[in-house]
Amino acid sequence: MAPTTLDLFADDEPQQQPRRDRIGEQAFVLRGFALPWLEQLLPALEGVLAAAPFRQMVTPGGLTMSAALSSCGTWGWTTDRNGYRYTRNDPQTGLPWPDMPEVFLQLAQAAAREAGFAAFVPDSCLINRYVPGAKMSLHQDKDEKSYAAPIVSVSLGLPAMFLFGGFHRSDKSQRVPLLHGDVVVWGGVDRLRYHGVLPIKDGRHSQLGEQRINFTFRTAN
Ligand code: MD3
Ligand code: FE
Repeated sequence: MAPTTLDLFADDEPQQQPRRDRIGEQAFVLRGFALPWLEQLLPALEGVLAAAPFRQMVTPGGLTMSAALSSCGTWGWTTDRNGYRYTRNDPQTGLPWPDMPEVFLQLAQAAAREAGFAAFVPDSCLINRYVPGAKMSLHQDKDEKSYAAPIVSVSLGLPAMFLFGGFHRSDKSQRVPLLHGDVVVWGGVDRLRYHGVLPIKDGRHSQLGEQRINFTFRTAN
């Protein structure tokens, strides 16, 4: 059989190339980018959560966040009545946040590179857990020492409708559906854009169950 004919058959295979959707000048959704990493990612996540279980936190205004949080890496993002900040220790255990697993770091760096951000060195990974009904209101990520580094966000489990706004809370938001395995990278001129997550719809994910888990990699300090 001629090679050209073979090529025609080869084209019948589904293309596994992850798609890159541009949602801002320097903001990209890498569709399915995390899928090949899952086999290593999920056991590493279990290890982190054994040392620093999910817990709900209170905002400075006294409201309990609907998403439950954990962290790993040198710095963990926390909130309580005294404000938002990064801490070296988990306030619940008094111990340092768990180390960032190597596979977390490798995935975050590979995604940043794919979106055009070289040399991303995250020192913090916030892990958010959403059950159906949980949401995150529009906000900016402003607690980091510098805004020079991008942010990498990995979505797992139930789908979410992500809100990608402008530089003022009242600016119109675009809605970006995020699925299991999608990775979003924001940086540069888009780093301080408002964003949020609409309430997660009821459902059950075959691997993750009735939840959405999001990793947010940042350079905090
Ligand atoms: C857009 N978490 O924890 S990161 C957060 O799905 C948070 O749990 C989202 O927002 C979640 O703060 C995903 C999304 C994100 C992070 C930084 C951004 C979006 C951004 C910076 C600029 C623009
Ligand atoms: Fe955020």
